[in-house]
Order: sequence, then structure tokens, then C-alpha cells
Amino acid sequence: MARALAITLALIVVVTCGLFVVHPWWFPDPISTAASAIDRQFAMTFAVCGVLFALAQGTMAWFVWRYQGSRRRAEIRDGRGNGRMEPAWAAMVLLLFVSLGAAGYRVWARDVSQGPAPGALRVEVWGEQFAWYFRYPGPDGHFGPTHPDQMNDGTGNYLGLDRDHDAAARDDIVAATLTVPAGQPVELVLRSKDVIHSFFVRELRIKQDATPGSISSIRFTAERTGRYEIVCSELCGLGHYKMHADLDVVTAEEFQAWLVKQAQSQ
Ligand SMILES: [Cu+2]
Repeated sequence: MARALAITLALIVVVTCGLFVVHPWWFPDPISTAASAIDRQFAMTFAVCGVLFALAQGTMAWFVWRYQGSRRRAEIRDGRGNGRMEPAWAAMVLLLFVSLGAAGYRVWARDVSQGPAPGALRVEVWGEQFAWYFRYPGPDGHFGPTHPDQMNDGTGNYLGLDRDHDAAARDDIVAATLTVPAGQPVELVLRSKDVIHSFFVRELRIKQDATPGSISSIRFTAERTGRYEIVCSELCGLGHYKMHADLDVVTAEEFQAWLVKQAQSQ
């Protein structure tokens, strides 16, 4: 029985480490400038945790194998622990996770959550059960105020804009697709109309909550044109599974043409 347990433990280590090395399931190719730094952070975290996992589980398998049927069984079973080793282990684990957290925070703060870069395109991202809407400020560069009492999906006034009375809202563009030009920094301002949603694009390696009553901002620069999927990664209700939209990364010329077309259709 003890041998079977030791072999099972060893197999778990080998198979798990094999999956980490081969990683048959992984993110699609990155498309943003910050993604490579985030990928490096992922790889480092996996490597550190993987080595510790293999050491801990491997040692356990060896102990089970080595000490099965030992005469010191009773002594082992009644072990009282080690008053010096245990706090030292706990401190090392704490130090390790705080260090990994600090390194990850540095990457995130520098590349994603720091304020907008000069010349950034500002876009509001609104989550609602169960759709995403994207607002561009128009030529005046200002978002008009939103009026919750005027929000009406039936009439297409998803964000409660009052274009007749608010000058800044007149040229705002509201779209169901997030279209951005390649190579230009983009600042997304995340907002929610109802419950917590989470904006996630795998190719950008960015996931950030959209929380009702608060505003969070993230930034990215997409380098490769194409269509990518935006999903909601926070369970937000029965229709959560179908809450997604498209991110279209286009050339600067295509983006200008798209803006003109959207402005006409508002
Ligand atoms: Cu959701």
C-alpha cells in the first residue's frame, strides 16, 4: 500500500512537471507591447512554484518509500514537529510569495495600470448584463455626462446620454465593438452599469474588473492587426457565458474611416 502511494506521488510529480514543460494549453500569441513582460512573469512564477512543488512532493514520495514498515513507525507517528524549522519554513514561503507578488505588481504597474501614455486614445468600456459597450469622446475629446435615468437599451441609449442638452455628449460615439489603431497607446476606462464584470482579452494578457460605482483604468498598445475576443471573466449572472465582444485592431487609416462611419450612425 505504501509503495503504491509513493509511486502515485512520484507519477503526479512527473506528469505535472511534464505538462508545465510541454504546456499543451496556453495563451494564444501575444499582440501587445506589455505582453512579453507579463509572460516572463508567468514563466518565472511557474518555474519557482514548479521546482518547489517537485521538491516537496518528491521528498514526500521518497519518505513514504524509504520508511514504509520502519520500526520507528510509532516514533514517526507521534512526531511533535520542530520548533525552529517550522517557523523558518513559514518565513521562507512568506518571503517567496511576497517577492513574486512584488515582481508581478511592478510589471502590472509599469505596463498596464499606470496612467495613460502621451497621445493615448481614451475609450470608456461599459459592462452590463450581458454586453459590452465602448464609448469614444469624439472630436471634442470629452465624454459627455451619463444619466442613469435615461439609460434605455430598448431605444439604443445604452449609456444614458442626453445629446440634446449636453454639448460634450453630442459627438460621443457608442459602439458594440472595441476598435483601436495598431501602434497607438490606448487607455481604457472601465465602468459597470449593474454588477461586477471583468474585461479580459487573452492576447493582451489583460484582465481587469469593471466595478459599479468606481472607475478603473488600464492601458495597452496593440501591435498586430486582427480581430480578437473580449470576454467577461467575472461570473455576473445567468447570461455571463454569452457576454463577449470583438476587439478590432486596425491600421490608423482604417480607424479614422471607422470613426467617421460610426459618427454618422449615432
Ligand atoms: Cu460576466
